[in-house]
Amino acid sequence: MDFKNSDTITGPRTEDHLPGTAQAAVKIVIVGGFGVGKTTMVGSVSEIKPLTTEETMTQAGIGVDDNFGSKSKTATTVAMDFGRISVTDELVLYLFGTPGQERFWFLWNGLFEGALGAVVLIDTRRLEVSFDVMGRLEERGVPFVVAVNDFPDAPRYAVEELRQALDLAEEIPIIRCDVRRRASSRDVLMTLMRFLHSLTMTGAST
Ligand SMILES: Nc1nc2c(ncn2[C@@H]2O[C@H](COP(=O)(O)OP(=O)(O)O)[C@@H](O)[C@H]2O)c(=O)[nH]1
Ligand SMILES: [Mg+2]
Repeated sequence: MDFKNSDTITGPRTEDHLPGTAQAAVKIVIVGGFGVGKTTMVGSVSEIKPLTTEETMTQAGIGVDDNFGSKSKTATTVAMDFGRISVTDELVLYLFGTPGQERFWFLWNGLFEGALGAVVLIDTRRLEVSFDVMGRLEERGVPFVVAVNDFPDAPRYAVEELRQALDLAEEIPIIRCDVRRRASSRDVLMTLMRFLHSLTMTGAST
């Protein structure tokens, strides 16, 4: 994986065993277009060594996959990423990063099953990819937050501009992040958990 020099991505992963105090485990999916940072996010935040199915892009994929803005990307996730994070002593999140390529979307049904919520990662250079992803979540009634992975050369928009561009309801949280940093990825997940909690308090369905 990239970012070998990053101190945040190589932090200690001591908690290989589920803490004995854990009482609830919930499934969270991380979705978004190809190259937006899903694998990086699961990798930076997971307490266990993330399981990932990276496969070097084959000749067949070249020119087929939308590779804009990800020219240096040489591996892509064909199945999914899997990681785990304990947010409190009692609550454990299981993270599933979805494959970002349409060719693999047939895998999505299973991935969404039983998911409590989702993080939609976006790259402001390619907002249009997010529409389809968010549409699918809405169809399935999976609540989500939007996390903008700030790539250095991506245009910066105010949160309200993004909300308009993405046609997102007022209550859906939109936050900026740098998925290479564990703390930042964790913040995104905490935002999702607070949002999910607020939904149960108000009794809203999505
Ligand atoms: N500059 C920068 N690069 C990133 C960031 N997040 C991911 N990358 C790089 O972008 C590429 C795509 O990330 P990856 O996690 O594989 O995307 P995925 O297809 O959504 O799983 C990889 O080469 C990452 O190292 C970021 O926040 N900033
Ligand atoms: Mg990936």
